Amino acid sequence: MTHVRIHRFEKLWLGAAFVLIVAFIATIVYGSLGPGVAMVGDDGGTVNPDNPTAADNFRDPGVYQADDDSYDVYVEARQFAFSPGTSEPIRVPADTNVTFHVTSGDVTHGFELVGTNVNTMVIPGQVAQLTVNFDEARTHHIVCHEYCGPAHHAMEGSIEVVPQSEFTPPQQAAADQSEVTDT
Ligand SMILES: [Cu+2]
Repeated sequence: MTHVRIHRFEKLWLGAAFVLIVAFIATIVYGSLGPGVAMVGDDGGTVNPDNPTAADNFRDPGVYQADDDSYDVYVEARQFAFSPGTSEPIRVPADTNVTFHVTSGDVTHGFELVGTNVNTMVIPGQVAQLTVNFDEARTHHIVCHEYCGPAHHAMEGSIEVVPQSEFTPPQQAAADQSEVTDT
């Protein structure tokens, strides 16, 4: 039986590489169990990018109440604005389940609420869907983080998370009205 001698420095590098591998795995485990980092799935479905609202899984952009403590927010991204979000802030109540449905009417955009783990690519024809519970009443900045054209750097918006007591439910009437004008 031959005795294999490993040089001290080689042992050191082997050890360092092993520690790094364990550390990388630990960050992934921590990310998914701690801050809840997860991939955005494809459960949002697909739409026709030229007319997203024609599909059953995408409504006119805006905030809709689903039940007592859940809301749906439909956002359409276009060069270079979020609708709603840019010309008027998105308003949602704190401590409720807010499901974002985000799609693009032109090119690939990004949708990120700065300082939170709400972050997704916005692909034309694809509805990105993610549910968030805002535990704090505050304003979050929305940025587009995928280069989408010459004014990409100016593509931003905001979302106002307000205490439930100060929240006025969105006028579901806006949706009903558009149904009336359609006829
Ligand atoms: Cu953009």
